[in-house]
Amino acid sequence: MENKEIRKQILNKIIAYEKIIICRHVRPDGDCMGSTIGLREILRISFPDKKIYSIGYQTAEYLSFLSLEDEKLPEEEYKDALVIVVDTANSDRIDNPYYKSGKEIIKIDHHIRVEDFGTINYVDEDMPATACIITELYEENRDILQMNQKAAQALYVGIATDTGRFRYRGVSAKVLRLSAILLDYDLDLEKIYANLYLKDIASLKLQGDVFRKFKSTPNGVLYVYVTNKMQKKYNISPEDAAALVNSLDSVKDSLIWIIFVEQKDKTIRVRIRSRFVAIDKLANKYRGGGHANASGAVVYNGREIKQLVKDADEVLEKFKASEEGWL
Ligand SMILES: [Mn+2]
Repeated sequence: MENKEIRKQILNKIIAYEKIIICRHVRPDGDCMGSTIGLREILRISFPDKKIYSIGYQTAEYLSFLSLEDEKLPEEEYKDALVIVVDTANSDRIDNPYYKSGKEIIKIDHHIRVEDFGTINYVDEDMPATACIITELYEENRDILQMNQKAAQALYVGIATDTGRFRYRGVSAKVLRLSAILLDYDLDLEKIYANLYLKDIASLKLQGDVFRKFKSTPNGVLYVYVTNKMQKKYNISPEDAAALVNSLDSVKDSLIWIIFVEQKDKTIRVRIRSRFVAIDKLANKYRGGGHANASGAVVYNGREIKQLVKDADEVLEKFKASEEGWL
């Protein structure tokens, strides 16, 4: 079915339900918070008589400036609700134990399609952020839907964070046009970016350790292992430590970079990033996935770390042998 048709179906479901509960993925990031809050605010002002909730169990302190989420609801409350899950490719990652109890479930996502857990499944892999999809839904239904500054700010944050501040390949003219609609709501960009990207001194110090300790494979895969001890030394959460993957993103010829972050339960969270070369299949091999140039995975020991790094090196070797024009 055409995407436009599915968007129409989604809007009709929204119109039909009195109660709508919006859910998202675990370890919430800017796009997942931005698209849930953005969609909630659009629906609240467009349909003041409906009950609209955004409910997640894990929080992200640095995104709290967008707006608070709603109180958790007991399972019975889901039974007559339309549940909309945004920015989440597979049901294992949905950050809400009751989402399945919804009368109907709609999935809205831009990750590579792995699981259709909804009654309606809308996946647009060409969009670099779920917030773009929500903005598009608003834009083509302006006769029914309304936007305000709070919604626009949240959606803008979703697009800005998932595109690395409008740098990644997925940024098209269409994406900029959708972002422009949001900028019409007098957003304070200086404040938005200050909320998103200012660091504290401790994380800069840990970044110093990352720069000292990272290694390179023969073909140029950069990788670093951040232990619990290192996180403790600077009092940095595993979440903030994982964000340091981006500090390895600007090295010539090193097209893949990986951070391994030891978690409190000793499992090792992996963040893999790349330019030009796709790494999502590599992540699939290690219980993960995501996008072609940004994926996550999980490993359990040093042997798996070595194996993953070796596999990444092979991916990069093959890519460099068969492609031209990379930097
Ligand atoms: Mn996203």
